Amino acid sequence: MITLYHRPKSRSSRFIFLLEELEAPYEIKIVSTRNRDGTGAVDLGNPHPLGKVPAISDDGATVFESAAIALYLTDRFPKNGLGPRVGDRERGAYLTLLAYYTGVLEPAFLSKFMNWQVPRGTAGWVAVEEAMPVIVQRLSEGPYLLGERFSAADILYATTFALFSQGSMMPSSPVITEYTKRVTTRPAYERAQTRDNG
Ligand SMILES: N[C@@H](CCC(=O)N[C@@H](CS)C(=O)NCC(=O)O)C(=O)O
Repeated sequence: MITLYHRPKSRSSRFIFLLEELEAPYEIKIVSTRNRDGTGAVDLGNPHPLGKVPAISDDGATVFESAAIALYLTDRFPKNGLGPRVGDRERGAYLTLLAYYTGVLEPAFLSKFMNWQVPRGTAGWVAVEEAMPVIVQRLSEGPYLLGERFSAADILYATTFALFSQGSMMPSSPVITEYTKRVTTRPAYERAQTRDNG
């Protein structure tokens, strides 16, 4: 049984979506976290060492950081094929997409949000305007990031795009709009939304 340490409407929400897609046995433990405005407190029942969400535990093993959780869960529950396994020719692309999400795309969005100039050649990431075309290019070749195959990487990317699509954070692109709709109209997303809303 997987325990998801969760705060509603946060980065942990997408793991309800993933767990639903995987048809994995899981329970949700709602925890408090610190908030941007200085309110809120770290929950002592949350095993994340920084007091953040998401974190999961599985039979005593704790996993945190979104990309690691996605990889852990798709390896652990392979039945529905949401993560190419070791030896699969798509495994490299899958790992690259998970790492690109946390190492490049999220910092790129944060830099834009904070109005930071990304120091090219120093930072390990690039500006959103440079990071996004890599993804748009992939999605021009197929309905999902791995072409015909839907994977946990799509859950990370599309839920993020859904969040930012209303504002000026992302260069507008019909490819991204269609993709986001494709992923967020899946039945597992609807079920996850219901659970997230309590
Ligand atoms: N790199 C982490 C980020 C986790 C994160 O920052 N989560 C936010 C919620 S969306 C949080 O817990 N914030 C509370 C805090 O920073 O103490 C991941 O992707 O899992």
